[in-house]
Amino acid sequence: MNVLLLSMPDSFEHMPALAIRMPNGGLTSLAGNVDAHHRVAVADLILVQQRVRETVIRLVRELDPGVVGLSVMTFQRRTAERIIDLVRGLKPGVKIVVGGYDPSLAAEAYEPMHVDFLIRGEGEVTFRELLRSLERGSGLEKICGLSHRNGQNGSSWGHNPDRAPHRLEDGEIRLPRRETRVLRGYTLLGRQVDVIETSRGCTYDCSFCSIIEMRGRNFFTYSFDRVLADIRDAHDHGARTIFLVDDNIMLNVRRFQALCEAIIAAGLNDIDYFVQAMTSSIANHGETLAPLMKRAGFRYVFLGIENILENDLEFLRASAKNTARDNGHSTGNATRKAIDYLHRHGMLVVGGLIVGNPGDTRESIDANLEFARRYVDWPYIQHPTPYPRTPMTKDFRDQGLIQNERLEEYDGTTAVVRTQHLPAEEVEFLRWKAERWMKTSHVPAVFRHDPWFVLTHAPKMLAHTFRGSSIRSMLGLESERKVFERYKAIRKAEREYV
Ligand code: B12
Ligand code: SF4
Repeated sequence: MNVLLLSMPDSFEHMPALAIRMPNGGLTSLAGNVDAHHRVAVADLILVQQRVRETVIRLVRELDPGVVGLSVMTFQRRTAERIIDLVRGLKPGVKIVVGGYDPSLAAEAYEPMHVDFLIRGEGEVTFRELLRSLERGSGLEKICGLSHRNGQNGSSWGHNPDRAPHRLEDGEIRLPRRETRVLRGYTLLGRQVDVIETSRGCTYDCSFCSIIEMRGRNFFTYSFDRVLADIRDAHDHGARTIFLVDDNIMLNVRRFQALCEAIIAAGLNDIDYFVQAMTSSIANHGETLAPLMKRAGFRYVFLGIENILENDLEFLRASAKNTARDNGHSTGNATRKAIDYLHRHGMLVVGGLIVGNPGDTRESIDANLEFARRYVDWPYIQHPTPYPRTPMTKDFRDQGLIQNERLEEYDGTTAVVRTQHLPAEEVEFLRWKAERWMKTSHVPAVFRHDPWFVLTHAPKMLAHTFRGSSIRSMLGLESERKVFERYKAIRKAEREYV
């Protein structure tokens, strides 16, 4: 069977496609786990953001797929529906399958769409079984994790029982198949980028995170042999930067240290690695961990700081993962200590902060912005966003603070909830105004590493970061509010991908 797998083109403010175009790891993992006789094509539509419609039409005509699968996050739902309608119009009999975070957590939203199947949670085995069942023409009811149409004319939906999370150690999930990608141009600041996984899951329960509803509180790991084979494969396909997409790789620090050692021993430390980390793990183990990470090739560390104020951390349920400890006793917030270790060992900090929580005032937001300005290399400041079924969503709804229900704007940098003291738009204005300037101060660090990229892309990047500005605003003849209004209008137009 011919299978076309698509990831959505929508990107958000901190990942401008101009400089960052990452592959979707889930889709190549699905491709690696279907039976060998299927012909699979993976197309990450982020690579053709300006030509989505033409590309989908071309791929459907060239590949003549029997099955089309879409991977969707919540802010991409509207685009996904448009692509579903496009594909259905091109090939009415094709089977359309959706999967990923949004279909898994808001299955009911997909039932009225022109979709045949929905896969909840991890997809590799469920999708393999679905293709087998389609070939046989029977057996859908037995496939765990699958939702499908039933009833007269397929007018209602049946939701089979959930599939338990894969244990990963047992080799059940085979390596991804990167050769199935049919589009080119993956990049992270000028270097070809790829993604790999070493584990799945997390045992924390931060209120803004979708992971717990997606798979429960658990943590499973791949063997180092598999991880190293995956890195080699990504490298052989041209990657010089690798993003480790694990939900929380730092849950087991000892294992992570051993992984760094394995990367060094395998000679794979000439790659730039990018990883997401908890501040507490780095702060508590930094003395040995930070130099080891540096030797293994880690360059950027995304720190889930979330907020520097204790009240906000409590709301976000993120206090524990941000607490430094000495002999088991809390010694306060871990953030400064973690940043210090990383900087001392020449790594760069992407600072993940969330501002606009229910109790936030202008002062508490400013305190976080000031912190980011002083201590992080690249700000990744977001607003709390009520994604389906997260604990935070319930909190915001109960407090009547959700101000915007347009899901395509649920991209993390559009404020869609108000605080008890400030309207959503004001929260976003404060962050947007401060963050544009913070980003420019990172240019010298990028230049030292990739001068050619900066020379060729700096003007476009600056124009992107400061879109909405005009000569008049630069001369101070126009207010920043006016620029913000124009930026919002540009951003709205950008969201029309199809
Ligand atoms: C790595 C990661 C990123 C990376 C890399 C993204 C990439 N291109 O791979 C970066 C940092 C770029 C990123 C950015 C964003 N991310 Co992100 N990200 C993650 C993370 C940590 C892991 C995702 C991953 O790759 N997992 C490994 C793969 C193998 O698993 P998977 O993608 O889930 O796919 C499996 C199943 O879902 C399913 N499946 C998926 N697609 C399909 C399709 C079909 C047809 C089928 C059958 C099955 C299927 O099968 C796959 C294999 O088992 C998750 C989860 C977390 N703990 O935070 C968040 C997460 C996915 N991100 C999220 C969000 C919101 C974003 C951003 C909008 C903002 C932000 N918070 O940073 C941006 C938008 C990016 C953009 N396009 O501009 C949310 C999504 C919430 C939601 N309800 O939509 C998550 C869940 C985090 C959260 N807040 O809870 N992200
Ligand atoms: S530690 Fe990270 S992955 Fe785990 S629940 Fe919190 S945000 Fe999600």
